[in-house]
Amino acid sequence: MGENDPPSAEAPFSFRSLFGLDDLKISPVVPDADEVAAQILSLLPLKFFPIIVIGIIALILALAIGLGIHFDCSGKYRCRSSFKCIELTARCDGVSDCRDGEDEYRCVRVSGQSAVLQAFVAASWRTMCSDDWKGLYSKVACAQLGFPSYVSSENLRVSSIEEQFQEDFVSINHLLPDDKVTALQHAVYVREGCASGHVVTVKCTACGRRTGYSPRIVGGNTSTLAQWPWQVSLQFQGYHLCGGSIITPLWIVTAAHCVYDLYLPKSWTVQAGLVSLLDSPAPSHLVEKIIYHSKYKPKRLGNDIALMKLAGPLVFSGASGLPGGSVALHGNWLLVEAFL
Ligand SMILES: [Ca+2]
Repeated sequence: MGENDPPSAEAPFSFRSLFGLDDLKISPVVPDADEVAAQILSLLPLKFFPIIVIGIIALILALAIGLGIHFDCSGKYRCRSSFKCIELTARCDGVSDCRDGEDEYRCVRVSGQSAVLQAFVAASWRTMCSDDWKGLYSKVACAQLGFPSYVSSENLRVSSIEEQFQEDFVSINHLLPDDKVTALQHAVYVREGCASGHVVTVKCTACGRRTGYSPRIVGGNTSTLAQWPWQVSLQFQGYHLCGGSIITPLWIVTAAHCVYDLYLPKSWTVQAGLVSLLDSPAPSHLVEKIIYHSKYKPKRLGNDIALMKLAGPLVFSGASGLPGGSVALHGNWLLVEAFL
């Protein structure tokens, strides 16, 4: 989704529009069906009918199988910007195989409760051994994850991490000069186990360490006042409708379902720095632009994420403790890194 592209509502699917038939005019004169059938029968001897029927069925089967092979990406990586499937070994191999090189993004991640560092190498995610590891490499990892900062790195015993991260490993290639280590997936080699018996964990931001691990927040806990300073109130025509999180002084992230039916930037304001809606109103910030995910699905709430760009930057008072997210345009992709 381009930053400057206005979001568009989903148009109802129509085979007529798909094939450009919207403007096709159908003659109101309908020939008699029996007459047409009689003409066709007179042209074709009956003995060819079974052959024709079998031929049509074979053609349909061939098309179905062909389409199935084309669209089935099982065991492969699907380029999200197209229907193209590439081998998993082509992912993160240093060669752009998808449009915009999307297969070369997101090649490192942190996983599990302890934020174990992993790299996508040789067709699978592999846990980073601490063998020959240096703090410098942690900075590279955080930069690849989109964080401008690096806080700390720790070593954990392999036996102390989740089982699914104990199967495939990589180690840093200690023969590489430090200045050549700019992308971890290209600076490691595959290992069956860690010689040191330890793996690397990385912490890229000073806040947001989870005290409990859960893939989803259900219920949540009561926070102390001002504990989450990046939380803002999104107000439509003066009424609070949704919460949002500050990514940068100009960008707020929220849910697409909050703005999908209310795509009117001038009707929204953002209030930051208040802890109760009953407080005297904090200064309102005008909204310049709203962008929701181009593949947001209103019925199922798929891709339920949106961005608001403020008309002017927020001014933080004192140490805001913000995690330091970023919004950047990469080709046709809007890359958002944020802690929510
Ligand atoms: Ca590639």
